[in-house]
Amino acid sequence: MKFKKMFALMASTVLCVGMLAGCGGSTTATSSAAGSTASGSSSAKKVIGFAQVGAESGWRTAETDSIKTIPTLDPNIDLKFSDGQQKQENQIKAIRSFIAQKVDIIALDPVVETGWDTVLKEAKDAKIPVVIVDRKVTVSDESLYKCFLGSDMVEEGKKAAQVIIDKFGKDAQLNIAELQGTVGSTAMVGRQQGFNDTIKDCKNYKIIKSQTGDFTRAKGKEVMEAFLKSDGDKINVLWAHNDDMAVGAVQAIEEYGKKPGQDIFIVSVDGIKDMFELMAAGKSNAIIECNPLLGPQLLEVSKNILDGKEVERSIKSKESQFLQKDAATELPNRKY
Ligand code: GZL
Repeated sequence: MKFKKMFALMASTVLCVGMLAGCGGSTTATSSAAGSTASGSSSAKKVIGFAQVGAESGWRTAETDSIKTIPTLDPNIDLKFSDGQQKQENQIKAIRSFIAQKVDIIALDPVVETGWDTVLKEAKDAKIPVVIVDRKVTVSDESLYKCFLGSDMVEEGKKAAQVIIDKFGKDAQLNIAELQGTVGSTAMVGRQQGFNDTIKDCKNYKIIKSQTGDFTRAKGKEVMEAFLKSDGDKINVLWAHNDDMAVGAVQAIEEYGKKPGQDIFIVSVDGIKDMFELMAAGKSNAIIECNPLLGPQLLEVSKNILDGKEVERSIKSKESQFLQKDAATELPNRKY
């Protein structure tokens, strides 16, 4: 009988490891724990399974670094981390792996807004609470997650448009090039909606080019090169849904022979150090901050959920905005 039990335990352990390995993306256990049981965590500790979008931008890396501090902030909490490499199927596999490991909480930063109902229902059936982080989901049953923690992307788009209106006035004649974020993400959808709603009364503002750069520097540069090739002499403003695409676009503008921040007014979102350095050098004009340092807030809301406390349905992160005149002063304060 004893042999049978040992064999069963070994088999279930091998099965868990196999599922973890097969979940696409890359999964690591980040914890201060020495040993851990077959369920993926030591008996005394609680475990958060975090399914991350990917590693596509400076903002994303800063968010990952912040969330990975959780086991240090609270030694009673282990973290299992999965990098989805910007693919929804990898994130879904990671969530299933977390369910199989019987984690105590699942945190999901969803690469896109829809397609989560089935796997979140599996988490609900397994009685594992879910926290949505950073980007939002649209699901048919709101009970599939406990709360949302992150920024108001629509507000960020509004702020970006308002900076342009404050600079040029509502009646100016402006040709705008837009570098969109990942298509279908609420970061892209929200920012675009907020921006477009804010400029709708500016009759002479025209978005003459708009294409996704998928939130990366390389794609942002590539798409900006194409914009410049077709309409370089018409573009007055670049509106980039994140700093990394704007960093790539600045390179493209300089290689095209124009002065970023002077010939083309640039506004972007996030607040990474590299963008502040470009703005301090006069190569960009405004940054709308989107705070990636969500680790402490995720820890707090997870502990409240595990303690059976009521949590707010939506917890907004704190953020600001900066103009070129603010860059040099703010740069030393940037943590990412
Ligand atoms: C926004 C976040 C976005 C950032 C990008 O909250 O989801 O994704 O703005 C990142 O840098 O890729």
